[in-house]
Amino acid sequence: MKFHVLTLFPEMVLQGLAPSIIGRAVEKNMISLDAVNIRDYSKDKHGKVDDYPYGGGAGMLMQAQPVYDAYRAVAGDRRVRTIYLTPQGKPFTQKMAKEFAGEEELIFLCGHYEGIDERVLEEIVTDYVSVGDYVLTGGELPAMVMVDAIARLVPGVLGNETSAEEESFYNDLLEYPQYSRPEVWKGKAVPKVLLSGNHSKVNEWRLEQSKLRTRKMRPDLYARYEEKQKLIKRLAKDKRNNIHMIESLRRGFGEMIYAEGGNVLVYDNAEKVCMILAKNSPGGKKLIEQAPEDTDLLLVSQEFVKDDLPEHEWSLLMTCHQYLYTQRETLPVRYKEIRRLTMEQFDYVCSHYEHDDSSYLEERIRSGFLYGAFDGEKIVGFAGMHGEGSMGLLYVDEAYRRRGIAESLEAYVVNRMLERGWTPYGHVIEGNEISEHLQEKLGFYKAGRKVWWLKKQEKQEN
Ligand code: 9D3
Repeated sequence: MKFHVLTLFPEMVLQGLAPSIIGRAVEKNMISLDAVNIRDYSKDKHGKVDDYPYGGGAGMLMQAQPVYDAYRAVAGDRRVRTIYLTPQGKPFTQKMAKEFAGEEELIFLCGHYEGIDERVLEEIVTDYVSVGDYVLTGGELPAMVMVDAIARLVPGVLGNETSAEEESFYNDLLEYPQYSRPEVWKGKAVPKVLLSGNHSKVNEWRLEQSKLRTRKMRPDLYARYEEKQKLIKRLAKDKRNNIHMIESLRRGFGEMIYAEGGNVLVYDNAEKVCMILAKNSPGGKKLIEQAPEDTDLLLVSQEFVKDDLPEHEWSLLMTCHQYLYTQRETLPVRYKEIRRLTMEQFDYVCSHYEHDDSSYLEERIRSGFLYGAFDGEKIVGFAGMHGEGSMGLLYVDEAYRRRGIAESLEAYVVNRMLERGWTPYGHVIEGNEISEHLQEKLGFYKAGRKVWWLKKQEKQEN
């Protein structure tokens, strides 16, 4: 991912980020960061970039021309998402960070003085963003804040372990208190439960602490958390059929967009998937209207929803049976050489798994959710988890089939999910009896109803 910052203080941005994890990611070429000095594009011999505002008033404004030329030097003739940092912008949130992290390239425009000539803003800016309701002296610190928050979401920047872990249960709650050695400090002892070695008791205590803190410090977040828990409880009354929505919400991937009277819409921002559960046909239609503009995929739980969709807008990708694993015990893994994949195996995965977008497979590897079976150094198969949470991405080399490698791979993935406290589930394409067999052999339950995957049709350009 590429970040460009248009600013009068390029060294502030570059030096500010250089010593951090973000600076290290730049050094390792995982992201790129450059700062463009707007003053370099002044046509004035003294490098002047400001002038008085028409109509009068205090202070100076940045002129349109140097800002525009600096922008063109970066963007050329392309249209690049351009964020103007301004106190009048939309308050920056984690959700916006996730959305921007999906872009290939971003330009940040930092204002100084009292602002920038409106005409150039109209010409180049796509997003107006503020970092909060307080007054700073310029947009550089806000740009650095945004680069930091967005770059750490780029797979690989933080390292595999941390990235996925963080999007777990506690997502909607504030962090619980933490303690390190010594056991007693200034007469204060570490809470006993943390020394007990009882993992489930520790988790219970942490969740309780998180809830208490959130209720006290952020009643707004707490209200949302409770609402979501209520929905999860409701969906759990039909767990087999609703497992995809339950897990998406529980794991913190999905957000609850709409939930009323048996009509539920859960949206996964990262994969741009809308999961839809409707009571009846009008309910389904109403839900589709609520779907975010940029939705790429629909996962619907009733045939009438599928049948109501206009064919020129949505095409059926596949009909699947949903399978879930409700036991808590891990599964035996007979094939021993299974480990997490790295980008070294990217080419192998691409050439053996049919997907129209190889960047999806790269993202799956970098996020740490693809695992491979090896014969020595040679990869002979793989399996993993899709972005929205279902298990899949299974492949085993022709020459290595019929030895239980697929079963071992799936069992391995199940175990990794159980470690995280998740309920493993997957989608088997209707008619794939071999796969259905495997799911049943592993102890998965089949849901009573099918699910339908639909893909948004490319708009016809005229
Ligand atoms: C007379 C009006 N000015 C003072 C209230 C407006 C003004 C212009 C530019 C105030 C501050 C700034 C500089 N700040 C930013 O460029 C900025 C900012 C901020 O000050 N707070 C929160 N987020 C942001 S993003 C950019």
